[in-house]
Amino acid sequence: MGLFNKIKNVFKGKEEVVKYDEGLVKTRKEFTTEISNLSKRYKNIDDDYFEELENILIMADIGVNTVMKFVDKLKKRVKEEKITDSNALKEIIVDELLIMYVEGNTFSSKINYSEEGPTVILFIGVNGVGKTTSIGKIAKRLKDSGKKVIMVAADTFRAGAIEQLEDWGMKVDVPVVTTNSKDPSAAVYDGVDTAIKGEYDVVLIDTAGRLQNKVNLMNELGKINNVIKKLVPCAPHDTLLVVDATTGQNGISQAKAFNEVTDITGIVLTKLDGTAKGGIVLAIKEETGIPVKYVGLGEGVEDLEPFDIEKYIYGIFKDL
Ligand SMILES: Nc1nc2c(ncn2[C@@H]2O[C@H](COP(=O)(O)OP(=O)(O)OP(=O)(O)O)[C@@H](O)[C@H]2O)c(=O)[nH]1
Ligand SMILES: [Mg+2]
Repeated sequence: MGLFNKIKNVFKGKEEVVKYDEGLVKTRKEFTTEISNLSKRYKNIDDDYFEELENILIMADIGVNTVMKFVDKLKKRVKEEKITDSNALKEIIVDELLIMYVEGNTFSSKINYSEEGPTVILFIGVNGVGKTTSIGKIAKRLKDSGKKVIMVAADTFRAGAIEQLEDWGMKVDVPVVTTNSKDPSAAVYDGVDTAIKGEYDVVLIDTAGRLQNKVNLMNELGKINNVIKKLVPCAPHDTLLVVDATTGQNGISQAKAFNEVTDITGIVLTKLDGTAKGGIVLAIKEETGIPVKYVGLGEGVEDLEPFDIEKYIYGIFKDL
């Protein structure tokens, strides 16, 4: 039995995959339909089949380079194992996508919790990608898991940003540190200081999503990082870049650009529910090497999950 069939057996009807199931419905519909149609149209596997498969995978935002590599590997396997039936190949495609993600994958999609003192997590990313919303959802998850959580409103730039985080604070019953200063570093200092004194486990820092040039961004993040390190030397324990899945390859470019100015330790991939191009997770891994740590699967408080490749593959392909 192939890997995908094993995954199907494990997750079928289980509560733990409900969010993935619901959040990936758009991608699933598109992907499953396309691949099933392909198998119907081509009884035998030939060059035209592979060309169409390439297009389907590229349309799902897996990324051109990744798709080329993937299809080459698949062709080799088809030749070696003398596979001729396109129906049998459907499952092998899913198996190989999973293998591609897991292969050589030494990174962890877990949060780097600190042994001592508060774990500091900094959230960055361009305008409107879902930073503040993700922080609210993550705060709820961590609180429900028994952690003492605090949020810091360091978006001193956009009007209403502080109030937005305060609303989340009320919604999920987690305190929010704010500042009157226009300097985000002042909020960060107050927030981390409050977390140490109040013996909090996790500090989630919200930042502004303004688009700026590389030098300004580097200076601002440098300043924020220095302030954090003054109080907690090995922090931030995680710097999570929030990426909007609906922006496709643009999101990959953002990840590359941000990674040049600061050390990104993980990605929060939001709005997967809003796209039929959920293949972007594979492109992120192949093209940036940065682990996806959380995925946003809807607008509700509960619609965010720690990333799990098996649940994700299940959510996309379960109807295949
Ligand atoms: N459908 C869906 N919507 C989401 C998700 N995550 C965030 N959003 C929506 O995206 C919009 C922007 O979210 P914010 O959290 O304000 O984004 P931000 O990055 O903090 O924005 P700025 O602070 O202006 O840079 C809101 O309407 C959210 O409800 C998700 O996973 N799915
Ligand atoms: Mg925000």
